[in-house]
Amino acid sequence: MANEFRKQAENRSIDESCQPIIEAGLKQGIETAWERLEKQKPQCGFGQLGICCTNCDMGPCRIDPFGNDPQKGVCGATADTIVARNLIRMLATGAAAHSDHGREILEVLYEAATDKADAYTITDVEKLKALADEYGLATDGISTKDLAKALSLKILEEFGTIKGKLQFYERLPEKRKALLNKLGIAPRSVDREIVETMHRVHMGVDNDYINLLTHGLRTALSDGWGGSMMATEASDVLFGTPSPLSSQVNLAVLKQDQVNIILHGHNPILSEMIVNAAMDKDAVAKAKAMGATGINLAGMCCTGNELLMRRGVPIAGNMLNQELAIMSGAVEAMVVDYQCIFPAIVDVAGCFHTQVISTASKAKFPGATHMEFEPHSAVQTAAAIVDQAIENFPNRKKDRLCIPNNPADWTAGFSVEALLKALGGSTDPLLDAIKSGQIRGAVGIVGCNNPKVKHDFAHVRIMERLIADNVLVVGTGCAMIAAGKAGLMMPESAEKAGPGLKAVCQALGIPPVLHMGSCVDCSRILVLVAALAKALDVDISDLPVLGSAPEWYSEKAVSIGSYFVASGVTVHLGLSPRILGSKAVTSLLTQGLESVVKASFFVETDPDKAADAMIEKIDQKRKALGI
Ligand code: SF4
Ligand code: MSK
Repeated sequence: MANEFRKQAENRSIDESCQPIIEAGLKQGIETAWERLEKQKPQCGFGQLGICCTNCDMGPCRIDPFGNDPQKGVCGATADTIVARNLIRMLATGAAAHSDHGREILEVLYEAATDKADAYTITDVEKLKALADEYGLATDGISTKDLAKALSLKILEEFGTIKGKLQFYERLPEKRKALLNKLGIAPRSVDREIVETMHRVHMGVDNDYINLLTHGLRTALSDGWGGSMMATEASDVLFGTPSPLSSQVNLAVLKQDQVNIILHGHNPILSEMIVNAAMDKDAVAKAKAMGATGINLAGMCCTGNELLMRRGVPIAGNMLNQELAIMSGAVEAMVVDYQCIFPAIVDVAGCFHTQVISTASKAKFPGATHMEFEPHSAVQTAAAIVDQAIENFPNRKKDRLCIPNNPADWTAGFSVEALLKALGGSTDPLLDAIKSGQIRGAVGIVGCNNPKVKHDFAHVRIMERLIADNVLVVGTGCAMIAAGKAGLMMPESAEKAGPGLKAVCQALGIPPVLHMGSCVDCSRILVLVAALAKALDVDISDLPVLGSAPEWYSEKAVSIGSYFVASGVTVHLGLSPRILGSKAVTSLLTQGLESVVKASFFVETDPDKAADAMIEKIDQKRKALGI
C-alpha cells in the first residue's frame, strides 16, 4: 500500500518537494483537489462542451451535441450563442478580477499621497514621474505626493471614463492600434467593457456569436492594456520596480524551528506590511519566547510572486501546493487576500493547527479567522496577524511534521526596466540575437495549475523543450513557480539551453526562463513585445513570439489569453476551453481570428507536440520577417 501511495503521489506531481506530503495525505485520508476531482467524475458533458445555459430562469437549457433535439434553449438561443456567451462571461469575470485588484492598488496610492495611509510610501519616484508624463501631467516643481495624487486620480478615472480611451493603449505599436481601431475594439474604459459584457450575455441581448466574441476581445484588451497594467505600474510606484534578485522556492522553504506564515492570493498591499511586521524585533523576541528561532515568511501563488519580485521572499509553491503546504504540519498561519484560494484550505487546516486568516472584505472564507485589512490601519493589522501566528506556534504537533529538504534556488525580478538595463539600455542586443538566430524566438508561458494535468509537468516539459531549441521563455504566475522548482531559473540553468540561447544568457548572466511577476504582470510581457515591435517597425503579430498557458484553470487566464491574441500573439492552451459544443465558435477562435487580428488560439494537450507546434510557428514568423 505504501508503494501504491508513493506511485500515486508521483503520478499527481513532478514537484519532488510535495510528493512526500501527498503520500502522507493519502495515508491519512486527507482530501485534496485530486480526490475532489475524482469525485466529480464524470464531469458534465454539456458543461464541458459549453452548451449548458443557466442565464435565466426559463432554463437551465442544454443543447444536444449530436444534432438531435433540443437544438435551441427555451428562448431560442443556439449552441453558438450559448457557447460564446458562456465564454465571454468567463472572460469578463477574469478581467474584473484583475482590474478590481488594479483599482485597489491605485486607491492605496491615492491614500498614501493624501496622508490617509501613512504606512505606504512612494518608492519608485522615477517611475511615478514617467507615468505622470505619459498621462500629460506637469511634473516640474510638483511634490512627489501631489504628483502621486494627481496620477492616481487620473488613472482611476479611466475605470469609468467617458473620454473613450485608455492611456496605456497608446503603448501599442501604431500598426496594431490601427488594426484594433479599424475593428472597433479599442477599449473605451475598464469598467465599461466588463459591464457591457454582462449586459450582452443577458437573455435577448447579443445573440450573434461573432459580435459576442469580438466584444470579448475588447473586454480582454481593457484588462491587459488597462486594469492589469494599472495594477503593475501602481504596484511598482508604491513598492518599487523589480530588479534581479535571488531567493528559494518549493515546500522546503518552510522551517522546522520557525513560525511559518504563508502569504497567499494576489494583492501585495497587506503582505508588504506583513513582511515588515515579521522583522519587528519585539515580534521576533516573542517568537523566541514561544520556542521558535524566528519568523519565516513564504509566499504562495501571486501574492508570493509580488513579494518575491520586490523583496526576495521565498515561495512555498503554486496553486496546487496550497493544501499541501498546510499538510506539512508546519504552517502557523495561512494569510489570504483573494483569487485562486481554495475554500477547502479551511477544511485541510482543520486537520492541523494552521489558522487560515482572511483579510479582504470581498473574500471571506467560512471557518477562517477574518482580520480585515484597511490601508490606514495596515501596520496594526499586519502586526496582529504576525502575533496570532506566533501564538499558534506551540500548538504545532511535532509528530505530524512533514517538511521536505532541499529548497531550489532561483532568480527573479525581471521587470522590463530590469531587462533593458541588463541589455545595456535598449532592446537592440535582444533583437540582434533574434535576427542572428542565436535566439530563435520567445514564448511567454503563464498561468496556473489544474489537477486535470500532472502538476507542473506540462509547464516544465514545454519550457525544457523550448529553451533547448534556443527559444527564450519569459513568464508570470504559477508557471514561473513551476520553472523555479524545476531548476530552470538560475543563471547556471543556461546549461540546459541550446548553444545560441546559452551564449546570450551567459553573456548577460541571466537564466533562460525569466520570471516577470504575478498574473497582472502579464502586462509587462505586453510592454516588452510592444517595444520589440516598435523597434523593428512591425506589428506585434509579425514577431517570432507566442504565448502559452499549459495548465490553465482560471477565468483570468481566459482574459489573459484573449488579450494576447487581440494584441497579435498566438496562444497555446494546454486544456481546451469549454467551446467545443459550437463548431462555429471553435473555428473562429482557432482559425478565423487569424484573418481578423492576425493571431489565434491553438489547443494541444501533449506538451511535446505543443512545443513542436510553437517552434514551427516561430520559424514561420522568422521566415516571413526574412530572418
Ligand atoms: Fe435557456 Fe435562453 Fe434562459 Fe439560457 S437564456 S437559460 S438558453 S431560456
Ligand atoms: S495565481 S490565476 S493559479 S497563475 Fe496568479 Fe496561479 Fe493562475 Fe492563480
